[in-house]
Amino acid sequence: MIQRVFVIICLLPLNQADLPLVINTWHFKNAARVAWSTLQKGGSLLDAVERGCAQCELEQCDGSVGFGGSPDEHGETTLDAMIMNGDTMEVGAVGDLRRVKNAVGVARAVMEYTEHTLLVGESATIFAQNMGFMSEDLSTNKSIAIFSKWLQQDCQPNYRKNVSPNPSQSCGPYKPKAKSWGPKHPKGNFDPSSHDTIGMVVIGKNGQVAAATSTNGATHKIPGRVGDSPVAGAGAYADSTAGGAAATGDGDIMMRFLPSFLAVDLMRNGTQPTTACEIAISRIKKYYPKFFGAVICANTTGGYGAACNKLPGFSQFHFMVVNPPTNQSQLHTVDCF
Ligand code: SD4
Repeated sequence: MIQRVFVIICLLPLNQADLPLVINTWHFKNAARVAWSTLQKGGSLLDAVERGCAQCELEQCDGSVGFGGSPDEHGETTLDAMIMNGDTMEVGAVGDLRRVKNAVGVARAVMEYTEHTLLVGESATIFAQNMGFMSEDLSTNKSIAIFSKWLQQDCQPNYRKNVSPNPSQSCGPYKPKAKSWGPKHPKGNFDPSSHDTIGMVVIGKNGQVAAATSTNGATHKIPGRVGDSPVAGAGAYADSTAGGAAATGDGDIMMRFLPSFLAVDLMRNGTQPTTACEIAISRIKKYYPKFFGAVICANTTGGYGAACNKLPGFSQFHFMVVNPPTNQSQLHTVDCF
């Protein structure tokens, strides 16, 4: 008998935690705390991920979530967000959302009041207004200052390539360049020190999964750009038969690999969360060794982990976890590889 108990204990995966579990990208402690207290008060998993991400929208976490951050080439802040129910596989998402602060709330409205998955741009704003969300300017003194500085420095850096005038020297308007195209690999405009999307996964007491994201994307992005955060399988994924994952980093590259879907699918097959995250990062690294990004992963039994791609200035990634018995949000750190 003792032997049997011992064998069972040995078979439990490392980093196994009690449920429920809240995990989110970066050091966004209040987001984790709000999600956790939502669960404690009897809120659903969707309520928890939505309110957790909304907390970051309110706080403008690191300037990379919510209003007043990442002004685009026209100086406007636009938002991307999604929410996913891992029980039903329903998703609601918004991309390039303008003049509405609570992007993850609008994403949830897309899920609950439409048969669609993703609404974008001005039409998403109109939808949000019709659903009762307030429309307001998302600019702040800070975003206006970032934009003015960028104009003063000849629109550097930017996301243009193979156009004239030379985008690494001048502002637009740009036209396609006839030939002799530039470097195949991206210039790496993503600055690891200033880009922090919130991605959150919550695992319920019985192993059910929900996930959500919210971000203002990439500073100086081309108007109309939508990143990975509102794309299911890219920015986040939730499947109550397997687990949940969320990504942060250079979404233009990461969304080509659906890292959140890949990680969840690996966990479905029994891969431990940390390894699943590492494989999702490695898949991207193979093609873009210098991409900036990280993934968090959690399985339905409460195991969790994260992985990130090592770069100069980005050797560790921080993420928050709340679970029993401490019930406190704890900062975790993983070494990038
Ligand atoms: C994006 N993935 O829009 C987001 C930005 C981000 O850490 O996560 N930065 O590409």
